[in-house]
Amino acid sequence: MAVDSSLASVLGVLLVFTLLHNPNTVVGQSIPKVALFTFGDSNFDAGNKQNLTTVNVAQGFWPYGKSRDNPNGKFSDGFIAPDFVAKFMEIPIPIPPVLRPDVNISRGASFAVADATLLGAPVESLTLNQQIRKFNQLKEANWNDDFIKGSVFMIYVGANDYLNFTKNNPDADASAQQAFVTSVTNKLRSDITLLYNSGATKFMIQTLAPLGCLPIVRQDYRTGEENCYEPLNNLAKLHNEKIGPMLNELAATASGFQFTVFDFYNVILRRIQSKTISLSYRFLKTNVSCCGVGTHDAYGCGLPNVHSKLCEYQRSYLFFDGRHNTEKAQEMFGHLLFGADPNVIQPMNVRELVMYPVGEPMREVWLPTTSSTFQAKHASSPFGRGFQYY
Ligand SMILES: *[C@@H]1O[C@H](CO)[C@@H](O)[C@H](O)[C@H]1NC(C)=O
Ligand SMILES: *[C@@H]1O[C@H](CO)[C@@H](O)[C@H](O)[C@H]1NC(C)=O
Ligand SMILES: *[C@@H]1O[C@H](CO)[C@@H](O)[C@H](O)[C@H]1NC(C)=O
Ligand SMILES: CC(=O)N[C@H]1CO[C@H](CO)[C@@H](O)[C@@H]1O
Repeated sequence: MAVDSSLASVLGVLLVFTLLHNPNTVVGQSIPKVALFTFGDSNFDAGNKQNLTTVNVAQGFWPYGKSRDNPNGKFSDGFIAPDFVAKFMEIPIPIPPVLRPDVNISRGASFAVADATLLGAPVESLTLNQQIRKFNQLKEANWNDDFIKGSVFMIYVGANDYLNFTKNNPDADASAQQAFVTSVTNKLRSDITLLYNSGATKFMIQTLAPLGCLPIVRQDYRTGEENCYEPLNNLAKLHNEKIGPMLNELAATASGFQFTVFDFYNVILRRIQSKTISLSYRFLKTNVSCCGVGTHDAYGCGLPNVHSKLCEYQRSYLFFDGRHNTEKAQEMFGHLLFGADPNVIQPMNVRELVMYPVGEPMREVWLPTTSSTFQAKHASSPFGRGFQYY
């Protein structure tokens, strides 16, 4: 009896020990009170562009924010993906645009600005590098080092570099494309390193969407009914291929560097391509915008001099305007970022990234996936249907 009970308590201690030391376990653990910082372009802009320009921006006007009765400078009919991630992180106040006066940035901020690029000098915007410098200016007065180390840094940038490149170099050959991708991704690498040297250790990097399938791109390049503009998809693919290996290398060399990669490219592409499955994603329209004018209703949403169309039911559209997603889609992205499996975000999801002990080396690396490995994995997936189609 005495032996039994001491054995039981030893097992109990072992169990507790195991739970505490498995960072992927949430049993009995609460989400640390940390911050969420976002960097990049319009997809993560919480209203900074509005503050950076003297002209009235479309996203400050109806029908932007329509589903929330509040056009607030976000490029959506309501919330954007980081808003949902912040909510899942139990952050009690909305993530504010850092450039707006008098905002409370104690639990994070959006440094992202529409039109942001990695290279060049974007007009009335900030490059990623300038956004990080802004973070550094504010750091000392607002957040201590441990708090920054535990916080999540989400980055989505590069689309504007490739859209600009393609516009200016419509006939670029493969080697010119590859050279440009190399300079863009090298800049991304040096900017991430700058952010790491500023104290950040937990990074979520989102791959670029299939840029050639954005409604505004299909419309501008007149791709016809079903097609995407492949040169831009190829640039996005070349860019995306470099992200994972680059971050693996940083994690192997920079102490305490932790990351994950959200496969946004395939998240969007699956919703666009799967004609029948698209019903299970609940989007009926994936090739045209909800708001705008033109062959794909993709131009001019919110502009005062444009009589743009507005769809009746935003939630059945993947895209709200020519290049930004509806709130319904953003909510899905938020769920995928926070809780999806490695087919969508790897080596871990944002919940696991938040819970992962600060300073500890990562146990898993990012692995290349192809559409064939994706399908093969799923053919033998032990999970139910809900897990099979992200
Ligand atoms: C900012 O928000 C935090 C978190 O909700 C709160 O504790 C703090 O009092 C706020 N600061 C100001 C100045 O309102
Ligand atoms: C766009 O491309 C042009 C021509 O290559 C370049 O001069 C300019 O800096 C680019 N703009 C941005 C914001 O990258
Ligand atoms: C969008 O896709 C649908 C269904 O495949 C097709 O019927 C329609 O013509 C497409 N619209 C445009 C503008 O490409
Ligand atoms: C147009 C606008 O709102 N500008 C503001 C942007 O933010 C700076 C600094 O926070 C303010 O000084 C501007 O008035």
